[in-house]
Amino acid sequence: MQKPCILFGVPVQDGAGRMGCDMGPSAFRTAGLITELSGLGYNVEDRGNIVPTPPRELSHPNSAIRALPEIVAWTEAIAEAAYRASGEGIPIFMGGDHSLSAGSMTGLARRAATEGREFFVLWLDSHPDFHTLETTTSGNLHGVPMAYATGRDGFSGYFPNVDVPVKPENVCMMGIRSVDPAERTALATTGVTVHDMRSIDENGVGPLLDGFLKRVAAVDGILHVSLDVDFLDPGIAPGVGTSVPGGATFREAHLIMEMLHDSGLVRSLDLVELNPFLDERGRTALLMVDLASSLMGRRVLDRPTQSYRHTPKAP
Ligand code: HAR
Ligand code: MN
Ligand code: MN
Ligand code: MN
Repeated sequence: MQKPCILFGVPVQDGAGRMGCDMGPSAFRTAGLITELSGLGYNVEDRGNIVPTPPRELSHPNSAIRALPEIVAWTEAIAEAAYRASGEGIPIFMGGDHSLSAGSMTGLARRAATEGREFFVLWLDSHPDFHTLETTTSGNLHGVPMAYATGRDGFSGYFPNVDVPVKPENVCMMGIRSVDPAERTALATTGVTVHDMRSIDENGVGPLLDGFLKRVAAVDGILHVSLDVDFLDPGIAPGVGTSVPGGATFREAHLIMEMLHDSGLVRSLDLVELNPFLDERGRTALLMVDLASSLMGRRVLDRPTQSYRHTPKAP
């Protein structure tokens, strides 16, 4: 029996610099995500929207930081939902800004540890979101989830403790083209794989992703995919508050999704940063749904594909 798809709306917008991501979950539902996944043969359970725990008073010496109590409250609730749902099926988080991944990644990492499996993250974004609470200058907490989930310093006492940090060497970022100085310094020393747009232009998304998927498969790992709308070129995906020119094309993004499906390795998915207020007649929402269905198995033709499934070594 195929695992059910468990959908959560995560209408968090306080992590972003502009309002509107709270409408993301409605736009994903309106754009037909549930129908698409059902059409692929999945049993789809829409569990409605996650509700954050009541926020506590919290303040941080970095006075630029915005909405710390709210984002902490969201992170607690999302991490718990991610941990639980991943024991039953494939959770899909319909954001909401990218701060939601602080919760999804830590919840999923805990699930992987419970199962004794190695946990990997594919991060599709123009930004690494690798600021700590000390280094963020915008104060927008959608810029910190990867630093938090990988266990970098300075989050404890504010965010929930990370019982199981994501190993930086198990993170692969693709599409990166907007990096702040403090993020650049940190990325240089932490072992995260970063395929920036130049690397994509020089090598192509196929070979780059292939290398990563082989690493995941080699240790029978489980893979979480975090797809930020601004990974895509603004020409095809205008519905986002932080668009950066020179992003992934329609074809590159689809190839990634189809390879991910063929790999059989994906266990959970974030769809983040969709801002319906900035979208043009729903086209970004529809494209994100299109990509999610490719990741979940829609294909043009049946074809023999490279299998990444783990084959244990003979003794
Ligand atoms: N690095 C910038 C900052 O910290 C921009 C972060 C934008 N992040 C997202 N998600 N939109 O990737 O403010
Ligand atoms: Mn992001
Ligand atoms: Mn981004
Ligand atoms: Mn398509």
